[in-house]
Amino acid sequence: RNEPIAPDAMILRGIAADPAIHHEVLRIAEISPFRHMQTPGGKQIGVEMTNCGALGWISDRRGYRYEPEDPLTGKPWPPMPPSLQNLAETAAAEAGFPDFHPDACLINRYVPGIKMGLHQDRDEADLTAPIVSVSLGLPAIFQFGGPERRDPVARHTLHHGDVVVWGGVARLNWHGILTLRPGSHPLTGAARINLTFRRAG
Ligand code: MD3
Ligand code: FE
Repeated sequence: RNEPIAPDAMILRGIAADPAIHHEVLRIAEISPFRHMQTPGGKQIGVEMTNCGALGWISDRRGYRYEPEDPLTGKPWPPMPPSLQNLAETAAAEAGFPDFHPDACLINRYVPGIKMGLHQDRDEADLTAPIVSVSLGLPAIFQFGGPERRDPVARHTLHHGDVVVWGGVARLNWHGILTLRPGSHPLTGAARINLTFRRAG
């Protein structure tokens, strides 16, 4: 069930399928709602986002960064639920990163027609820490390239409950999500939710 997809990148299939994980997301979104953020160039990001944990990733006209407060509420991001932190730390350890302690969790919500273009995640202070991603709801096709923009890209379908750990030499690899196909999931409805646990500070 552990599926290595590249050096230092591994899919753990189905380990986050418990509805309690999704319920925690709904509780977080009651405090800090999903919202569209603006890019520094003034465009709206298609994916809706929120965060939990000591730090949250934001984008606005001033740039991309991590902030301790939600700009929408003016209050701290909701704390990271222990069940989610345990899930992320257990998955990281399973993939060979036993010292991972996330301080940020970015939560993305996709509806059909929405994608996330190829990008690198490099706003985190410590790029030696891995990123753990949890997929809920509708399936999506994940694109995974190399450290250079021109490197070839592999595709993997991520299903409800799949967890992926990316660290080491895979940490700065280019990646993205293809346009979400229409559908309905018993837990999330017509949506896919992705949580990414990070060491940001
Ligand atoms: C590979 N999210 O939030 S998760 C993101 O499904 C992001 O919402 C996608 O890319 C999503 O930044 C993909 C998988 C993922 C996340 C971070 C990575 C793959 C990664 C960092 C480095 C390499
Ligand atoms: Fe990313």
